[in-house]
Amino acid sequence: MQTIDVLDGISQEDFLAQYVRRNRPVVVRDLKFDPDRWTPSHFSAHLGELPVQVYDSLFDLQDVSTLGRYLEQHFGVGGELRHGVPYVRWYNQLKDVDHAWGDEAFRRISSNWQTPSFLPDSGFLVPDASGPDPTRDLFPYRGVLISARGARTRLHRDPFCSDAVVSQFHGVKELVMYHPSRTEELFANPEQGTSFGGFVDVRASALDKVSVEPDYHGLLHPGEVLYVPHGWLHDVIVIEDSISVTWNFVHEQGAVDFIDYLMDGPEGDSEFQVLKYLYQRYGQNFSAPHEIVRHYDQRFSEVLDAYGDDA
Ligand SMILES: O=C(O)CCC(=O)C(=O)O
Ligand SMILES: [Fe+2]
Repeated sequence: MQTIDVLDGISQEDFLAQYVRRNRPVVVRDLKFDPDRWTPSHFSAHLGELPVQVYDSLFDLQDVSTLGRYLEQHFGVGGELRHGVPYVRWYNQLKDVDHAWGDEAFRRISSNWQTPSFLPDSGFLVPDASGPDPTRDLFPYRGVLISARGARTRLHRDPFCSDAVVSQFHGVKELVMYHPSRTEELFANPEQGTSFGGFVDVRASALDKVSVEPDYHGLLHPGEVLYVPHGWLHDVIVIEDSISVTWNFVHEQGAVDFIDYLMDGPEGDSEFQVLKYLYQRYGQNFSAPHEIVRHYDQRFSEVLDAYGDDA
């Protein structure tokens, strides 16, 4: 088991070449934010009355509460890590339904942080825009993650072969990661190959130990940004009451598997609906996956030509 690379900084070009194209995880200390505006008490005062979605240790919705009530009930509890601590995942709108979405929260905090400078500012396939900015714009699964000590995100991989970042603003998380080649080994039941469910719980016996040796282990502290390449399985547990922001994306330099996903006929994957909704919000009305592939055909073959075999 290795510790994830932690860098003090990296250029966009090097990040793309060394991590996105190679599908390798990394942590970069590159978050610009005002720590005083990312405390539980600041959130309680400025966002406390807003409704939030409260989840269990995966992505099953448990309850709708307010942020203030969640913080009051679950933050500030010390001692041993406890099982079953609920988790607030406050996503921007992902579907065409009314819900306790995080869009208003994102508007209120938008001037309290900046997009990490190592992340690419162009070349995205998802979202389908030039220079999308996660402080202001919709990304798939862009969410404010608010989670008390002991809360966790069980082993899963992210949807539709997208990459993710987790930016840490307050508190500490511990994480383990498994290379995509280990997916079969980690299926709890080989019949259930969905994005989220169906993987073994690597912390089933003790929250502070993992039962399957990971490829990488790491901690995420305030100011640090974790890059989760697509296909990697990850399990995250909160060590100190935590506030993070996450979002997913597909960049042209890491898009081969995304195109394969589209070519494989993902209509039956519920996550494909989230992808379609996001395209719609960016003005593209695709009715079938092959239309998305066609939309990128020209651009993608140019990218493949430019990077040769290792693209
Ligand atoms: O920080 C966490 O709890 C993990 C977040 C994550 O992996 C996700 O939202 O997909
Ligand atoms: Fe994830």
